[in-house]
Amino acid sequence: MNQFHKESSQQALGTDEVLSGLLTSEKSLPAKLFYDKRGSELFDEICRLDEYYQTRTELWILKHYLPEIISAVGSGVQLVEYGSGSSLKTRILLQALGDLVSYLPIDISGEYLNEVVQRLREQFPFLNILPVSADYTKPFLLPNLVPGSGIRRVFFFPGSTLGNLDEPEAIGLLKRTRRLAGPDGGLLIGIDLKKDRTILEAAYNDSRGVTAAFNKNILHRLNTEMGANFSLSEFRHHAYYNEPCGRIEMHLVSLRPQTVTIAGSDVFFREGEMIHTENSYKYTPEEFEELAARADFLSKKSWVDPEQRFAVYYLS
Ligand code: AVJ
Repeated sequence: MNQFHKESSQQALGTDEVLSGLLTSEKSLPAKLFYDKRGSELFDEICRLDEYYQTRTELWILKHYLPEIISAVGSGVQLVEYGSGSSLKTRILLQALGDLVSYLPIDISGEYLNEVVQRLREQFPFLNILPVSADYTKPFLLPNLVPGSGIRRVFFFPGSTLGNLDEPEAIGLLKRTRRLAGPDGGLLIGIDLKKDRTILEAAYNDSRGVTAAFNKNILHRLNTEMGANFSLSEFRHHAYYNEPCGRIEMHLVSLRPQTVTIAGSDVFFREGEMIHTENSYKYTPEEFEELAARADFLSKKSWVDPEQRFAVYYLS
């Protein structure tokens, strides 16, 4: 436990944020609400699905180009990861980065983070692991780097999670990251590339319904943590590729007219009315490089799989 670790497992559930999203004509909920312990586990299950090509493709890129990636990241590094989850992809880096100074996994689910860190400490007994339970889309503190220590801070942001943010938010996060990384730091980031919509849509409409359960887990959380009375069977999962906007959208569709009470407020749903729960932007390499440039990041190197489904960038 350290000073940057917040105790409450419910810190992500701001009543104001939830109600302001639902008491408008275009209903929405923030995608970060997916990730309580159960949601994090469902996401791990998504990552193992045949249809969800992202995880295995990014893992392939990391393994296949590991020597180049390691040499781009460099030595004497403090590795900071946004949305570390199960730290599955990070293990590859932790094994290969021999002289790593420390690893700071940041995750919104404190409970899940603690479990994962316990296992990581067994696997990497000599690694200094400093978990940070925080919402990295909001300003947060990191321990100061000792000036003159020669330690470089490199951020790891895999999974194309940047795509969950709208452009201004994405640029804001990239800019904050650049500031925290300092002049000799960097950012290793995974980006899902634009591709045929049938491949994209299958990845968010898996045949086993895991993504649907992941989406509905938000309602379950509102019930247990905010005293809401959503009936999960009265909503259906809906995901599609909004091509003009270049993003997958996930929604929950109300199957009939209904009124739900959330933290003492009544929210009415028409039949077919939707709650927008997630955007997942897809980029062409040019689009992403332009976005990075607008946050004053320089694209040093990138690696792509043979089918050009996914890209890993090292920015500095
Ligand atoms: C967290 C960004 C990797 O948008 O693909 C998976 C989350 N949502 N299935 C994504 C997610 C539905 C995911 N990332």
